[in-house]
Amino acid sequence: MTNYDESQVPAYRLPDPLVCLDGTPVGDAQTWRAKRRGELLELFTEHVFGLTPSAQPTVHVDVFEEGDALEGRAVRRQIVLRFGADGPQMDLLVFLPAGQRAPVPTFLGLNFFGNHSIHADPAIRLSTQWMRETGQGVVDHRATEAARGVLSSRWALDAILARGYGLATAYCGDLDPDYDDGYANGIHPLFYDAGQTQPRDGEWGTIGAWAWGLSRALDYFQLDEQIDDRRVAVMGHSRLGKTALWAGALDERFALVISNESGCGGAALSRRCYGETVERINTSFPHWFCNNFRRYNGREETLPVDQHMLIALAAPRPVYVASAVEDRWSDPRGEFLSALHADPVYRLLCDDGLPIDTMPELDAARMGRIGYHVRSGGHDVTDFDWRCFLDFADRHLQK
Ligand code: GTR
Repeated sequence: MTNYDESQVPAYRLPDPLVCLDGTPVGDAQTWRAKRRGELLELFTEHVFGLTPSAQPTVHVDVFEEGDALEGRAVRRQIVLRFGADGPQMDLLVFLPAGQRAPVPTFLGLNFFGNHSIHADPAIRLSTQWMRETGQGVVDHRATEAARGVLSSRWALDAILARGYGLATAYCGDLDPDYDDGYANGIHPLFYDAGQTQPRDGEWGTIGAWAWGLSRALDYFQLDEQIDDRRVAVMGHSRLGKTALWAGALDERFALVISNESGCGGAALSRRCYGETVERINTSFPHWFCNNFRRYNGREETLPVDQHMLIALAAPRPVYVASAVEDRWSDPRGEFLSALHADPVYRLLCDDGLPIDTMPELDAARMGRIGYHVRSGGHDVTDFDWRCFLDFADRHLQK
């Protein structure tokens, strides 16, 4: 039974991000950097998301399409990244503001239903990959022409470009299709040792694979002179928000991190057991996390971490947590509390964190080095969300 009753939230004690495993308090940035940050990264690796392989396959980069887009307001570029000799490939779609004189800061986020779903632009290559049938215009798990632009409301492309940012996106299913197949498809097999057929219990699942792909997109940005790879904001919604947080933790080249309604395993505190729980998510989506995470089914209080520490792994880089009040499944209050309990780490490292200590009123963004809002409405990404992300990026990336 799902708990939506605040009075039924169990009493809990959060692990302290500023106390090392051996009990040493973290009183300065040096101890955080040299000791504590690595401990937390290892704990999330071992117990939650699993180990991302350090070996890299060869990545073949092919810019297969370029052109003017959106009546001349943008430049569109499509790139395919091929992993390994005959491994999977990821289509990266990039829109940049037209007429730019210097490399632009860029938002990067994975999408749920293919690049063609984020805008009706007919030049966007239609995905041929497997996808969930919950997507509009998806027939027999494949996209049809009718799927073009079906999720464009989630990507405020005009606003992003008008404010001088680029937008880059790729389909998460290019990296690993979102169903439990024992990791036979997607990029996992590329990294198996001889004879290995599945990740080990502490090795990466699907979210780990998705996060890995975000870093490969960033590798490409380093080659693209029109994108400022030192000003990339990694953004994601829901399962892809969990992914954005994990990518931001693993790869400190991401300059800014945005979680939109990422909920359980993302920004929401697991110990609150409000809305989606660890057991529930591991049951519905056994492929997202590493197998070790299942040890905490119904035993959230024994987790060596909680999700405020995932937010803290972004520090001192700016991080934004966005909630929606009707999206109780992802526990807006638990997301706010994660941001709040990451604040001490930010204060230590850069003397700026979340400027509030109680949840703000609806539809009012609050921004320091940590930003937060809870908007009206349900599980989605809206123009309001993007306005806040853009304001936050202006504040931190345009200096
Ligand atoms: C739900 C899942 C959530 C969230 C969401 C989404 O089914 O329980 O954790 O990830 O999907 O990604 O939209």
